[in-house]
This record gives sequence, C-alpha cells and structure tokens, in this order.
Amino acid sequence: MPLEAAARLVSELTSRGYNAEREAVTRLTAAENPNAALERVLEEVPDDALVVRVDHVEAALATTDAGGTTRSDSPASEPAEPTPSVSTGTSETVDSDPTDQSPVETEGSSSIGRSTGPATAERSADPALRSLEITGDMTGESTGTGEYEDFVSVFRDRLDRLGGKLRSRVNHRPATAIQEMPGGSEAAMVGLVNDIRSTASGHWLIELEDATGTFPWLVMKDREYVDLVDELLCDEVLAMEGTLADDSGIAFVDSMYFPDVPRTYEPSTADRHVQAALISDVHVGSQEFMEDAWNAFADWLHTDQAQHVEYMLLAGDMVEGVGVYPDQDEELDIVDIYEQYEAFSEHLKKVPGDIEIVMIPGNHDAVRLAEPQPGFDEELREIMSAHDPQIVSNPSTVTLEGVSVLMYHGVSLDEVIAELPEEKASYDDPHKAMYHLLKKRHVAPQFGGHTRLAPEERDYLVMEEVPDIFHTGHVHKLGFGKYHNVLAINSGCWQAQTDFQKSVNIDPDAGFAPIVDLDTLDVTVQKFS
Ligand code: D5M
Ligand code: FE
Ligand code: ZN
Repeated sequence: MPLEAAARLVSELTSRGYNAEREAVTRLTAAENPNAALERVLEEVPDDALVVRVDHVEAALATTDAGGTTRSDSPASEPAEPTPSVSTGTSETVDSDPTDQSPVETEGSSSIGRSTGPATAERSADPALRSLEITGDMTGESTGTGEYEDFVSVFRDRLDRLGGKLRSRVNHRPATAIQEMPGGSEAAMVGLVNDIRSTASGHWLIELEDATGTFPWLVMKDREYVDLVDELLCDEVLAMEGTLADDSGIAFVDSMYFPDVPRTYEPSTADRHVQAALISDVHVGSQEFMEDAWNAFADWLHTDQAQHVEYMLLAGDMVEGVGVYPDQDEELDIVDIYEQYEAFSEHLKKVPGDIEIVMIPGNHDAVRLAEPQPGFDEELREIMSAHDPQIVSNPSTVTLEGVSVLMYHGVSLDEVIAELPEEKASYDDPHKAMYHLLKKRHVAPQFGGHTRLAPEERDYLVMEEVPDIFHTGHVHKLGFGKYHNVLAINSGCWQAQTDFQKSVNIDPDAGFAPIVDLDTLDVTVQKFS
C-alpha cells in the first residue's frame, strides 16, 4: 500500500470530522481493502467519537471481511507522484467559458529566493503612510447558544446573503411554488445544497433547500454541467435553472450558477511600494518547531532586502497547543499552553518592532475549535502584548492600504481536498482548493455530522465582499495563484514533518515566507530552511 494511500485515508477521515490515531491509520492501510475497511469503521465508530482509534479499526476489521480480496480502484491506490515543494499555479490557461466550469488562475509573477541574510540595515519605514482596518472580527460578538434556533438562523443568513448574489441572475421561485408549476415549465431556484446522490442510471440528483422547502434537481450524465457535480459540497448556496418533468416532481438542470467572484473583478492595490509577509502555522512548543528557520526569517526582516515589509499576517496555529491530536504530547517540547504562548511571544519579539502584525487563531490555538473562532482572550493577549499585534477572529478581513486580505486558518481545506477530485484540489496545490471556496463565497461551506461550526445569528464564514487577497494556512503546504484576479495564497509552516505526517506521507513546506507586493499583488517566496 503506497504511503499516498494513508494520506488519502486521513483526508477522508478529516473530511468526515474525525482525527486519527497514527496506529489506526497504519492498521487501515494494511487492510487488504482499506476503503471498505474505512467505510466499516465509519459505520461502527460511536456517534460522539471525534478520534478514530486503533480499537475502532480492530473492532471493524474483526466483524467484517473488509480485509477481503478485491482492491478498490479509489484514489487511495494511486501511486505517489513526485511533488514539487512549492506550487505557484502559473501553468493554467485562461478559460473564457461564461458558465464558469472551472476555476481560472492567471499568471502572476513570482520567484523564490534563498535568503542568506545580508547585513542588518536601519529600517526607515514611515508609519504615517500606513493604513490598516479590520472588518468581520466577531471577537466578543458571539451570540450562539448552540440551540437548534441558532442553526436555523445561521443557515437562513447564509441563504439570504449568498442567495442575494444569485437572485438577480435567474428568474427564481420558492421550492413550494415550483412544486405547483405545470409539467414542462421552465423553473429556477436559489437554495442550499441539501443532498447529492447518484441515481441507478448514473445521473445526479441534487436536492436544493430554501426557506419554503426542498426540490430535487436532476443533472443528466451526458449534460455539460455534470462536470460541476463533483465539486459541489453540501450546504453551499447555488442557483439551478431547468425544465420540470411532466409530473412536476423533479426538474432537469439546464444551468447552474455559483455566487462566485466576477471574472472582471479588479483588485485594489496600494499607492506605494510596500510589502506584507503572509505566514501561518508557527507551532511553537512542538519539538518540530524550526527555530533556526524562524530566526533566519526574523534576521532577514531586519535587512535592507526586507525594508518594504511593513505588515505581517499570521493565519493561525501560533503554537502547537495541547491535546489537539492523539499522541501529540509525545512530540511536545513545551507542555504548558501558556508557556507555549510565552515562547511564541519571545519569537515574535525578534520581528522588527515597526512591522504591523495581525493574527487570527487556528485549530491548535487556545480558543474554541468551532468556527468562527474568536480572537484570543485577555490572558493570552497580555502574554503576546510586547509587539502589540492586532488579534482578531478566524476568519477576519484586514485591509492594508486599500488591499483587502481575507484571513482564514483553513481547516475546511482538508475537506475540500478530500471531497473534490485530485485535479481540482490537492495538498500539492492548496491554492486550487481555495479557488473553490472563493467560487462558493464561503470559507467553510460543508456542515457535516462532525464539522466544527458554531452557529451564530450571522454566518461570519460567508465572503460578503470579494477580497483582493485570500490568505489561509493549516495544510502546511505553500501554494498561490490567481482566481478571477483574486490572489489566493496558502502559506507553508515553521514546523518540520511530525511523526504523524511522516506516517501518512504529508511532506510540509516548512520555513518559507511568501512576501506580497501590495502595489502589484506579485508574490516572492523567501526560503529560510
Ligand atoms: O494540520 C496540518 C495538516 O495535517 C492538516 O492538513 C491536517 C493534517 N493532520 C495532522 N495531524 C492529523 C491527525 N492526527 N489526524 C488528521 N489529520 C491530521 P495542523 O492542524 O495545522 O497541524
Ligand atoms: Fe498547522
Ligand atoms: Zn491547523
């Protein structure tokens, strides 16, 4: 079983809301039919379990012949491909199809520099030229009580706001009104994807839901729109147009529309040459935290070469945290969470004091795991106060000299990568997974049994405005490219490969700092490892 298969199994597990014990993954990959074994485990694992443990796997393997003789042809058995360590998405062609079948990236200039750290220079930035505004920070605004009504209002808000981007594009009717229309009528609906099923004859049935009810839409296997079905996620908002069947019980899809980013979107740029470092996943407190690389980065920031870097954005996982994944404690260098933040603060102090820092939390940080995640509490803010960073929620938007940057840690990327076909989203091209979030105008569309979503009155995860830059982390892979002129950039990490990542063949891009020119939105990658 190639190691690639283990990574696939892990992303499949994560997409269903489970973390995994390393040994559990090893057992699963060793089964003769790992996919069948996985399905069996998922059926048998208790509803409230968050972690798939080795005993779950053993129990499932004992009660099944999932170890049987046929090997599935799922992607899990594909051979591993050689992977470039940095993916910059410069190779795709521009697609002018107005139906928007696939994300498009345009070529941005980029280069990778090996930073050796020339002599330290005086930084001469003029803070008076700067501007930094935060929007969408929900810290202190949480209204959720976890009650059923909160789920109703968060989805209603999502449908209202994302539906608003679609309603002018189709002649839509509520689900209940469509049910009453005569057979053969043309109909259109804006709704949340409630269910996606394949039919016995290979067509696709997509159930859309709006405030009045649900209606089933059939995508025929020979229609052009069938190519879009494999990128749909449950709970995303879209519009469908089609023809009602004779009995009006179903409609045949003729077109599909996504909230999307307009193809003609023109991002704002800064009026002067100024740069921002977009990083994430520092993981201080882990034995794998790459202190030398971090120090080299901090030293470089003091050099002439970095004199235009006036902003630093940190997209989560400042520290390694405690108890985030099974067996994580075996790889901790600092076991106390507060001491981890104290150490992180010391590392942050090495960054030139005049650089403006904005940070959001990630899944390893000491805030609630469910998204949106509020910014750190007072005690942690106090620990990190030396550099006076702006600490805001995950997600939040920061506008730097007119350039809006949507910062989101990126946990949903695991899900997008697991659900979509390899060529549309993969760990090697994390920015392509981000394109799908832009197209859906939502940072974490899918709400599954275990998806960590904190229902609020408002859906803070909706991308109301198109950002000029979309910045995520989490998957520990560096990749960037443009989608309808929006720069999508997933920063790498400052943590070398952990034992778990090794066991599932995740090869992180560690010790890179992507630097964005805010006047051109060009990216340069500096390497420090
Ligand atoms: O996760 C970094 C990446 O590694 C992200 O793609 C999830 C994956 N990962 C790491 N450890 C686990 C376990 N134990 N189960 C499932 N997935 C895992 P980060 O959370 O940023 O460290
Ligand atoms: Fe991380
Ligand atoms: Zn993370």
